[in-house]
Amino acid sequence: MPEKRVLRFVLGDQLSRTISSLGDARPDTDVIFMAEVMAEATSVRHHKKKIAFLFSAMRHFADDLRCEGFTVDYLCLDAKGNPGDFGTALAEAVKRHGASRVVMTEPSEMRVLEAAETWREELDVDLDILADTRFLASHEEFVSWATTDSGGQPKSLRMEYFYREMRRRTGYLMTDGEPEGGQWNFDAENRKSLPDSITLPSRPEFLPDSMTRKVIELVAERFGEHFGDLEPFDYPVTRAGAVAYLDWFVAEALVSFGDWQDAMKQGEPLLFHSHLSTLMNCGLLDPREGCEKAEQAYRNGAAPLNAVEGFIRQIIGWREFIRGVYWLKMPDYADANALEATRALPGFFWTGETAMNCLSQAISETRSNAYAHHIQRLMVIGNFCLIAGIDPREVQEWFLVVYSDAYEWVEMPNVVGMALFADGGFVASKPYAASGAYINKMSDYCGSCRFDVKRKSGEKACPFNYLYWNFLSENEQLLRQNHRMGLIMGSLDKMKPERLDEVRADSKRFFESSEMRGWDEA
Ligand code: FAD
Ligand code: DLZ
Ligand code: SF4
Repeated sequence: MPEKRVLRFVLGDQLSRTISSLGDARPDTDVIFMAEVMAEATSVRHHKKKIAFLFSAMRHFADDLRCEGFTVDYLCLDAKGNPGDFGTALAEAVKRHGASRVVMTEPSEMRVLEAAETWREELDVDLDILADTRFLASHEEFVSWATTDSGGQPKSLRMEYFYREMRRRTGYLMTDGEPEGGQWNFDAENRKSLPDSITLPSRPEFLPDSMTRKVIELVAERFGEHFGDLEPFDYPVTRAGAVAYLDWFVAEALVSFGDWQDAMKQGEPLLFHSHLSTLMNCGLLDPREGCEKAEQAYRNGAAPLNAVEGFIRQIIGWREFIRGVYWLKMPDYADANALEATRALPGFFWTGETAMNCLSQAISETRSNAYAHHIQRLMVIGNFCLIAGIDPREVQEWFLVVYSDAYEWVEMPNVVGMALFADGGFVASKPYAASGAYINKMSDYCGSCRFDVKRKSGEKACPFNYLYWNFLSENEQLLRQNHRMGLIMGSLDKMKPERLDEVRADSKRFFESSEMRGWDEA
């Protein structure tokens, strides 16, 4: 009897040697299959740098597996006869190798999981879909946490409670069952504004090798029309590079990660942020190893508690919570629009050309780097979309296109729930809406802006100032039901009618300005 041949299908965001689909892989009999397919790169027209990063990381991962002795069938995008979609490519690979079984780890996005269910029916062989154990909480564990009531009290689905549960379960920063430092959360110590002069750590650069150069040429040729700059390209694309980058972060930047987590600075896209999401989301790094190395730095006295707790919270708290919400709420979540926002995304989101300096900075940096840090995404870009009433579907599409770490499972709840309050308050307990004063406090953007952040009305006034009040007034019915909005809605009530008229007139003028034209009209 010939040996049974198992085909192990590894997707582009599953580049982990510890992925469940490779758990019991045998070099002597099994074939690992990976495919670059046009459908994945064009159904969403991803940033050029994201495609280059992922294809290069996939090719390097395949090489690493070959070095271990595995047979890898790797379908390049420009290979003759590449059918262009996962389903057909997989069916052809099954035939080519005479496979008797296919094993894969569950796709991270519902769209691909649903497609995989159809492959199961169409293939002549069994398809096993295994859980993705890279996440610390399984789907069942999250659902159980979210739906079990606590002592008869209705459960509060706040990230903070989930996070505490995860701390207890992982034991990270726990001593004798208690949180290190006597409190769970040092968020209040993570909101300092940057002093004028600050020395930023210089980041290691990962210059493209010949494999990456080839991919860059391919992307330039096939996806030249997509958003974003392809070069300079300096992402790590191998497991070794990713580990070296994590080690650099823990040694050099983590120490200040806590203090200035919410700060923004003209021309400085990264500050002390880790830029690890791209590496974690595609599998080159495991979230646990980031947390463990960070905790080690704290235990060795190399990084303070507020930095390490903040970093671990983002990963075992926010990242896991967001993923849980995605699977709990899909498929309806994609269409959530609690505030009934319908405005088109302005054209400047694709060019960065706007007189609003904060948006121009955040979008231009996104175009260059396929990266913006959390506060730029939430309090500049997201905040603008929220208070300007941009259609959540358009905002989701933009966020999925432009960031190298964007996959629907993490992008969607961040956009729908956190930034736009489009789920009516499931992820965020109140809308993250802010006027220009917040941006002025947390950045130096306003000093170089054509608008005046101190002015409340008129052509020179910062648009965030009147759009903020316009947003509260347009959505007052829904927002009044939120007890956390009580104070601010009280201020709206005290606003003189003439002032409210001014807010509405300024907002109307702004919405009708050339600045706000959609891309098609611009
Ligand atoms: P750091 O600030 O160094 O944080 C460390 C790590 O914590 C990150 O690498 C990330 O893995 C994790 N993390 C922190 N916050 C979140 C969060 N809210 N959700 C999930 N993980 C988190 N993150 C993505 O990975 N992909 C996305 O597509 C994405 N879209 C977003 C859209 C909006 C509107 C907002 C507000 C946030 C979005 N985020 C997304 C979350 C967060 O902004 C990024 O994870 C972070 O900016 C990545 O940069 P970093 O690695 O330097 O993060
Ligand atoms: C994002 C992306 C792109 C652009 N291209 C590919 C590809 O050609 N092959 C592949 O396996 N994965 C790609 N990906 C990542 C997938 O979109 C991602 O793995 C799924 O969406 C997860 O459900
Ligand atoms: Fe942004 Fe307003 Fe500041 Fe200009 S003045 S940078 S628009 S917050």
